[in-house]
Amino acid sequence: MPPQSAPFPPAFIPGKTDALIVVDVQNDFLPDGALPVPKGHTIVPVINRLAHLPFGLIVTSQDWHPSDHISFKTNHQNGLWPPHCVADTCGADFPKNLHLPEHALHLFKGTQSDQDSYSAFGTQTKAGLLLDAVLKQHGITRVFVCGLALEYCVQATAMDAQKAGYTTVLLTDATQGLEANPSPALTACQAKGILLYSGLQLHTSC
Ligand code: VGL
Ligand code: ZN
Repeated sequence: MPPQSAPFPPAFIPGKTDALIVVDVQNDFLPDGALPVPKGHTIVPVINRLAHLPFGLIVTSQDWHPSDHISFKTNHQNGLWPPHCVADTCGADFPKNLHLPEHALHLFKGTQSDQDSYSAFGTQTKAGLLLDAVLKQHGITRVFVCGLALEYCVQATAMDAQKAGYTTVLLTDATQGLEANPSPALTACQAKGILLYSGLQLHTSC
């Protein structure tokens, strides 16, 4: 096994047709942020290591909301969330200690006041290309999903990926949820045929 693939057993070793999807690892979802995910910061070093593996493609999704976004309870009776990830604010930025390669592609969602998407399959590049099209363009057949928050954007992304026909692996050591107990979300994912891989934490100390 080549050394850079050490965290994965043979069946999960990433290669050219595999994408890493890093969902919403943004300051506002870290413990000091506007919509804090407890322990959200703990996945950053795990993702930094993943980003060195030979994935065919690394993509990020970012919540990128206008300040009058429909999901904000300050603006709308039906809004569920405190204002978070307002476009071009520091809350919407990546954490400073997240290190992704230059070639990673960055996609954005919830950019219109009246639209929201938990799933990264609702993201677009700055040029307006949807995630599914980006994956197809790169010949991706399998996706590894990680990020924040497990029960919302990560679960929705994994389920959309599986539905769209990608073999889908949820990296359980590289996600954190709003809830203390991840089991309901993980069980719901497994019920849809999403694979869970949980061997990463063992490999983050070196
Ligand atoms: C998210 C709530 C609102 C997430 C985004 O990234 O999980 N959750 N917007
Ligand atoms: Zn949001």
